[in-house]
Order: sequence, then C-alpha cells, then structure tokens
Amino acid sequence: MTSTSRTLGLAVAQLGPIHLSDTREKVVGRLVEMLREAHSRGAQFVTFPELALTTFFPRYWMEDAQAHARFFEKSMPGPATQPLFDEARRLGVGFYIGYAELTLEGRSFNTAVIVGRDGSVIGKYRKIHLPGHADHRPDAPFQHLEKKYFEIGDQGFRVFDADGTRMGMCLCNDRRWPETYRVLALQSAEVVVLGYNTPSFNINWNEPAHLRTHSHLLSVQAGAYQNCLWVAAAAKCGSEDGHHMIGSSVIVAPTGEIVARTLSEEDEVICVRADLALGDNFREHIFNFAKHRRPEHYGLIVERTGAGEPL
Ligand code: ING
Repeated sequence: MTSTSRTLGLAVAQLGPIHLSDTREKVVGRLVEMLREAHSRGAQFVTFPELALTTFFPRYWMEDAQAHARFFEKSMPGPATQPLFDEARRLGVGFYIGYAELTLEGRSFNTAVIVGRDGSVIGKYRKIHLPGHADHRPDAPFQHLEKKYFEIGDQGFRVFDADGTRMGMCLCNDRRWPETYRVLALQSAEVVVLGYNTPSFNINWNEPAHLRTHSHLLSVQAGAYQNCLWVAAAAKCGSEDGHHMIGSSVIVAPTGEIVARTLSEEDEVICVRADLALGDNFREHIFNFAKHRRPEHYGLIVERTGAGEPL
C-alpha cells in the first residue's frame, strides 16, 4: 500500500542545567530562544523537557509547602510562562512542556501539557509512573523524591488532536514501561512526545553510568518501533548544582531508528521533517494490531501488579 505522505516539522528543545539560583524568567527566555531557533529550522511542534521551569528539585528533601511555594506552577500559562505562549502563538508553533503542577485544591502532580499553534492548551497529562522514594534518605548523595512531591497521575494516557497530528504524551519514567506506548498506540497515536530528567548515577546500586543512556535509548527506540510511533524525547541535562543528568535527547522514527540526537548537555535544538505516513506501513503490516494481537492471552498484564507464580 503506497502511503500518502503527511509531514510534521518536529523538534526537540533540550535544556542544559537549571540551577537553584536560576529564575523562571531567565529559563523562559532560554525556552523562547530555542522555540525561535526551532521555528527557523521548520519546526511546527517543539518538545520541551520534564520539569522544564526549575531545577530537578525532587533531588532535595524539603517540606511540601516549601516545595510548592518555590517550584510549582498554580496555572499554565502563568505570569512567568505567558511570554512563551505568546511567542509560540505569534510564530504558529505548537509545543509540549513539563512542569510541577499545584491545583487549586492543593493537589500536586508532575505534569505536561500539549499546546496548539494558536497558543491554546489542547491536553494535559499527569505522570503515572513515579520513580524513587517518599522517605528521607540523608545518607544518599541525593534524593529522588517524586513519590513524595507528586501524586500518581489521574488523567490516564490519552491521545490529542494537535493541529491534525494524533499526539500522545508521557513523562520520563513512563518511557521505560511498554504499557505507556501501547495504550497510546491503541488510541491510534502517531507521535508520542515526552520530557525527562534522568540522573546519571543510581542511588540504589552501583550501576555503570553508560547504562543510563543505554536504557534510555533502548526504551524510546523499542517503544517507537513496537507501536509504529514517532517519539520525540527532550532532556533537561548536564550538571545542576553539581548533580549530573544525561542528555541524548532524540527523535526516533517508527522504524526504531534515531533520526536526530543532541551532541551536547546544553540548550540544543534538533529538528526533523517527520513523514507521518512512515508509521502507516508498519501499522498496515507487521504491527497490524487488529489482525495480529491476541488480548485473550495478555490477561496477566492488567490482572497482576507485581510478578507472581506461573499460571
Ligand atoms: N527519572 C529517571 C528516569 O526514569 C530513573 C529515574 C532513572 C529510574 C534510571 C530508573 C532508572 O529516567 C525520572 N524523573 O523519572
């Protein structure tokens, strides 16, 4: 079947470090700069990182109220982020951005939104797979307190119409779980956008540093190939107040091939002209879900949370 070609100017805007001393206004200035560069290179959609407005604060122990006051957004857009929304609308570029959300009821989530080319918020996602711990571990070199600062997301994994592109989204650790991509692909997603903040060092065991990049790339490439998706993954990376996080932001095609990858651990834009019809060939043949999947044999995936005894 010859696919009709539909293309999307798809970009990732990787952020270098954000330090505790960096203001939101300064960070938003960096985001606007990268949005402009992406637009000048043909981007129609730009993917920013997870928690793109502040340092990765879950590495620090503090009272919830302190964290909420300093690192959370009460609205999106808000006063500090409005310039980004205004510039995106002026240029006619959609975007995804991750941030810490504090709701009017006082609930807290690790959140991302997809914004249309007209500057309107099209969809919201709240992180479901929260890694790390909730207790204080003073002997560890740093904390990973996403289970303390954020509630488990309550929006599910959903696909939105982003100016004609069927777009799903997720956040960071979600990209390591195959269920994430499959639930989005079963809703006919053709692109999945995600941001991540991935510490280079594992506080739980002496994991070789290179494996962090290996497992990141393996996860997004497998997710893309097995679900016929374009995947755009944006890092916030480099050394934030001495705490290093991996870069390797990538754009992956439905073939599973890396089409673009950042070279630095600084602010860096990568951009491709994504042929959305490329996924059609895979959906039509090897991963024709309707023709080949056998859910009657997959029951354990939703019946069990942890591993149990053989059937
Ligand atoms: N960060 C990391 C991530 O999933 C992590 C946490 C790293 C978990 C490596 C397991 C292995 O990329 C966030 N923010 O989820």
